[in-house]
Amino acid sequence: MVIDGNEWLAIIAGLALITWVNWYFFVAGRTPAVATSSSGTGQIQEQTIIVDGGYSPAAIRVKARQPVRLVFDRRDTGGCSEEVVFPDFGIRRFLPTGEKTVIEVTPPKKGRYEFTCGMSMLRGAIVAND
Ligand SMILES: [Cu+2]
Repeated sequence: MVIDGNEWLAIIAGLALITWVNWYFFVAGRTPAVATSSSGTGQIQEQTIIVDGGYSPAAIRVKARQPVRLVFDRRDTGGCSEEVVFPDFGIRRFLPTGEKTVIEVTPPKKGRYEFTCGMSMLRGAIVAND
């Protein structure tokens, strides 16, 4: 049996997808990042999120009722990640590749606030605690 170019392409694409799915579910999002915060009340908690075929870190622990500054550092050029949406805050923003886009939100209470790409395929969340 002879494997031609197209078949090799399909095999390689399949392996790449499997690798990515494993990484996404078993590595990403397992360790929530804690946003750094200056001491004292009312200080801004800041976290940089790398956007490269997903959000890294995908979960950000913050304190509720205090402003959170998320710096989206987009590295990939896929159409999927070009927009980020925060449904709970009514925010939808374009993320230019190679740029850092700052989004500030204040979680009103303890809870989980998801953010996704424009098509809800890539997912991340702010996890706010008291
Ligand atoms: Cu998408």
